[in-house]
Amino acid sequence: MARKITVDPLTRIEGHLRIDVEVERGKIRDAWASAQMWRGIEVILKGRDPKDAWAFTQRICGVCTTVHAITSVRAVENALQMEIPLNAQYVRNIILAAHAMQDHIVHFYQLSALDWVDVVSALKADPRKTASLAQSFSPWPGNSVTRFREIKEKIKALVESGQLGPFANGYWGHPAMKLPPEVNLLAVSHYLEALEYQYKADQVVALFGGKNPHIQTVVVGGVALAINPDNEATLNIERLMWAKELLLKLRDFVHQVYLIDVCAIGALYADWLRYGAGVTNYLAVPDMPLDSKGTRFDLPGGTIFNGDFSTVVPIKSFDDPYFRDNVAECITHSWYDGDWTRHPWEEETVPHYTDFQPNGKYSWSKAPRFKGKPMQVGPLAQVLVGYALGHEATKKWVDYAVDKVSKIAGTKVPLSALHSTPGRHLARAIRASILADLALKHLDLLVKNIGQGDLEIYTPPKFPKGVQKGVGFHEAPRGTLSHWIVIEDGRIKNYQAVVPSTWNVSPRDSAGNRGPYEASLIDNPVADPERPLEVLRTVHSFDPCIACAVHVLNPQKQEIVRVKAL
Ligand code: NFE
Ligand code: MG
Repeated sequence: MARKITVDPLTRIEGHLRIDVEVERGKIRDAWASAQMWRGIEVILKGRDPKDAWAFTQRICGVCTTVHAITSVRAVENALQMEIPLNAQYVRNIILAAHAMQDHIVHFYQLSALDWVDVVSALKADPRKTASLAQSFSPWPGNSVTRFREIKEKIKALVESGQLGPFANGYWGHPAMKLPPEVNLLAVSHYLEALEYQYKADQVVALFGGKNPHIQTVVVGGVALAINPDNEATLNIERLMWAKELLLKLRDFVHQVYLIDVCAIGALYADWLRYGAGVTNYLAVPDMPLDSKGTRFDLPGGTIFNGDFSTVVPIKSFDDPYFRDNVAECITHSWYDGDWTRHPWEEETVPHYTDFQPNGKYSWSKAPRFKGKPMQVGPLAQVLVGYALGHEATKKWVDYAVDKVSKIAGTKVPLSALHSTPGRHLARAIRASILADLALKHLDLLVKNIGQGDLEIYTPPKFPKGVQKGVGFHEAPRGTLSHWIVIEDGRIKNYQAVVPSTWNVSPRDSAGNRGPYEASLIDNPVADPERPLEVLRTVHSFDPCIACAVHVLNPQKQEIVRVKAL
């Protein structure tokens, strides 16, 4: 008999997510993903100045803190058919690459590693054996016997104090935890080191973005970051060199620690490579533009259907009709008024809450579709599309990672293993490895361009009378993000954000097709229904952000909670 499990709230994510699964004979038979809050930012934007939209949309999220700002200005620039100065492209590219690395590192270590790593088991590890194992994987200087001894003592002190701090409430000793104690100790050590390195990435974001989180230097038409190599108050040589130093350290951490740990954990959980594929239609957009128009990019984008590389179609520019014409959102199962599937420019956002109805409306998330199909977005989509298109850097890092996994697993792991729960983590680490190189490349491009005497940062936008429509897109840490704007007489008439986590948390559509989280849970094992660790593993592998997905406002505007700040 099927047993229904509701996980609500699902934690170590951003926002409020409820997952319902039906389990029969230790396997998931059906699943529902429900976004549990609504924010209404799209509604707030109506009638405002398009030049201000980025400042509002950036507040959609406190995790992907740069992405809605960048995407918003791109949408307005697209509507006005603007070109922006090269320096502005490079500055935005460095910000987005640094932010993505920060986000990917934190996601793996702080938000999901503890689904696979048993902290308490690390107490049984031999620091000497841990060091020799770690050194066989990677030349990282932090992998020393002294360091592992210290970390073991730290965990021991935590456990003995009875106050596990960030390690409280884990599923320690769960039958699905399979790593040897030495790998658990190694992972805890890197968990703590990751905190220092993600901070370096944040410093880079702040150097170019003015502050972090929530950058202040994007504007429609470029960046508000004056460049003068000899002025102390502007972006100057000293700051550029500081950024380089930080990015070099970050690159080594990503290549020698993050990527290697994900390969090792993927290899040691090789049985999981058969779970979690779900929707194998993939969508990614190109990013890191190399010209002022957005026609050449360093990151590839496109689509793949049914996991078949031969179906790959590239998305080539900010203006590509293949992307612009094929996105729609469906609200059959979403808490909005009506039952329609519409192109974002034609949408409206009118809330209509019914409570959770598994066969009716059950989520605040809309169901985005591409050519009518559910699509998985995220680093896995970008890596697979890049591989299928023959993108050089993607090929290099995918081949390296798959080879590393195969060596550690002691068996040849095929590329198709990437369509899986661990595959999403692996793709994220591969993407971070590509970005680690690209961030440095774009910093060099910026320095060279400034060296040639180009100090341009801004082209003023001009809003003509009448209606203009635009789309801005960005490959955010969680995948394809697009903002759709309709401008009338210089004011916002309609604004829709179609967000990566909306694609992935999507409920069923009018044809009954499940969204990617839902589909990926089918057939996953569940060893202990009271402690559904396996559900967390698969859902966390997408890096959910429900704040983004349903862009805190109760529809009845009731007071939800009163807080006294002391
Ligand atoms: Ni709030 Fe976000 C990213 C966006 S959501 S984290 O990345 O857009 O998917
Ligand atoms: Mg939206």
